[in-house]
Parts: sequence; C-alpha cells; structure tokens
Amino acid sequence: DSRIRFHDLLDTSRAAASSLLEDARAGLGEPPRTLSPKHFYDQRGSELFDRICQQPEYYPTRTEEAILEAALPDITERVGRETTLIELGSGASRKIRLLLDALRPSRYAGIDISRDFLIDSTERLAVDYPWLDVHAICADFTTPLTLPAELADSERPVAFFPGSSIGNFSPDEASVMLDHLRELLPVGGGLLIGVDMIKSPAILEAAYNDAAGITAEFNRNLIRRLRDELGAEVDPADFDHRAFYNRDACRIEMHLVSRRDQRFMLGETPIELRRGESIHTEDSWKYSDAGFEEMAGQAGFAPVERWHDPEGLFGVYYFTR
Ligand code: AVI
Repeated sequence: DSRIRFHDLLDTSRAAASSLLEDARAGLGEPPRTLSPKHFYDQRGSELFDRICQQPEYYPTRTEEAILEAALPDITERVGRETTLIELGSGASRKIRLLLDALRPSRYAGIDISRDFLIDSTERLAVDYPWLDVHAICADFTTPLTLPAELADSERPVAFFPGSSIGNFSPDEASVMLDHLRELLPVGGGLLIGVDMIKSPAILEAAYNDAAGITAEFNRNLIRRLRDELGAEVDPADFDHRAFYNRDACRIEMHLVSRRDQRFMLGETPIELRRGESIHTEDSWKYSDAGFEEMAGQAGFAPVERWHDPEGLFGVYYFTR
C-alpha cells in the first residue's frame, strides 16, 4: 500500500559498481594502497556517519542546515514552486524537509544506491508529505543516468546535492559527474548544491579528528568489513586513523596506518603491510567560490546565486542550465 513509485535502475549501473572484494584486491595489492570511500556506507558505516554529523567538531552538517534555513525565502524565489525536486543521496535528512516545506514541489525523486535505505527514507517522506508525488530511484548516480519516462517530462526539475558529497570525488571525477547531471536536466533545470569551503587547517583537521573518535571508527569500519564480509583475518584495532589537510591539493586525506607488520588473505590474494604503511581511504576536497563555480561552469551550469554562513565555512550554490 506504499505510495512511493519505485524505479530500479541499478541493474544497468551495477556492472560499473565494483564489489568490495574486487576493489580491495585491486587497491591493497601494492603501494600506494587505497580503498574507495564508497565502501564506508554499509548499515554500520551509515550509522557512524550520522553520528559524525552530530559531533561538535564536524561543522558541515549543521552549517549547511543553518544556511538553507536562512536562505529559504531566497531559494524559493529562485527555484520556484511546482518543481520536481531530485535529491542525490538519501531522503533521510532534515535538509530535504526544510526544502519540501518551503518549496512545496509537486514531485520528489530520491536517488540512492542503497535500496533498503532509499525505500525506507522515501516511504517516511511519503507518509509525512501526503500531498507529494514521491519517487524512489535506485541507481548509482556516479554513472550516466536517464530519468524514468514518467519523470523525464518534468517541468523544471531541480537537483539537490547536499552535504559536500561532491567533495569526495576528485575534481576530474566531479567534473564528469556534473556533466552527467547536466545531461539529466533539461534546459531551465536547476542544481542546488552544498560545498565545503577552503578554510583554516585547524578547523578542518578537528572536523576529521573528533575527540569522541567517531571518525576513527568510521574509517576502521572498512577493515571491519574486510574481516566480517570477506573473512580476512585482520583486526581493525591494528590500524590508526590518520586525517590531515593537504594544503597543495586543498583536500582532507584520510588514511588507515598499519600499527604492525601484518599479512592477511583477501580470497586467494595475500596482502602484506609493513608497520607504518598507510591505506588511503578518502579525500574530501574543499573549494573556493571561484574554483567551484568555474568547475560547474565548464560542465554547463550558470551560477545564479550563492549563500554562506557568516563565517564562510560552507557554501550553498544555485545553478541553472
Ligand atoms: C560524505 N562526505 C561529504 C563526508 C566528508 O566530510 O567528506 C564524509 C566524511 N568523512 C569523514 N567524515 C565525514
């Protein structure tokens, strides 16, 4: 009796989304060792991420919420009503509710790769917003995507991409993603996107080294997955969490540093790590207004307006194509 319309596009994009085992084998075989941050987000990782967002040092979530809240009249004027709001990522956050209340779009479509999480969050939206036509699209939005036919004819669709999730892609990958997004939207469509700004390294480094150790646990969750899902005889406690700001690249880097010489199997593949050797697990790129607007401009998005908090920690941008 669900009111949501479910569209499963994952089969077509599944081929592009490689598995934890394949990625871990390819990334851990030899230095420089890497694991993709997309593997953070199993159930436990998603819960840890929610807790990160509540840590006093992790300013992005509450700052973006405050910016959206303060800018709602402006955003409503820019975006208009009667739109189709397409959220990239989950529909679980408070941010989307702020927008739904203010914009009263006629349709909402949530796109997420995690099916259960997506259905759960869109069903909750459908219950709380009975006037809204709610769609759930299970897809990997890092690959090219076409909207289901009944959504493709939407007048003035507006994509919402909060949380500086774009920052977890390298600028090259982010450009490709923005290209895909532009192709998804008809002329006149909009993009409302949250971006974390370049700032003092002390503030940035504190945000990724919270005193309660939640980010460290989130990082070690990757090792826990290797152990629990792939049967690797490896202990998360044998890795130190390391996060620092790389000033030249304008990005936070997260690493897991081996506390000892160790050897474990990933399926048939032996992995050897020396003490002090690191696995690079995430980058979180930070932008200036000019840098971000230039990148979006090259992907065909014209800047309309931008909003910041008083301290300039975070930015929300509205573009049209
Ligand atoms: C989801 N993403 C924008 C977060 C970030 O800040 O890059 C992920 C994160 N990693 C550690 N803390 C939060």
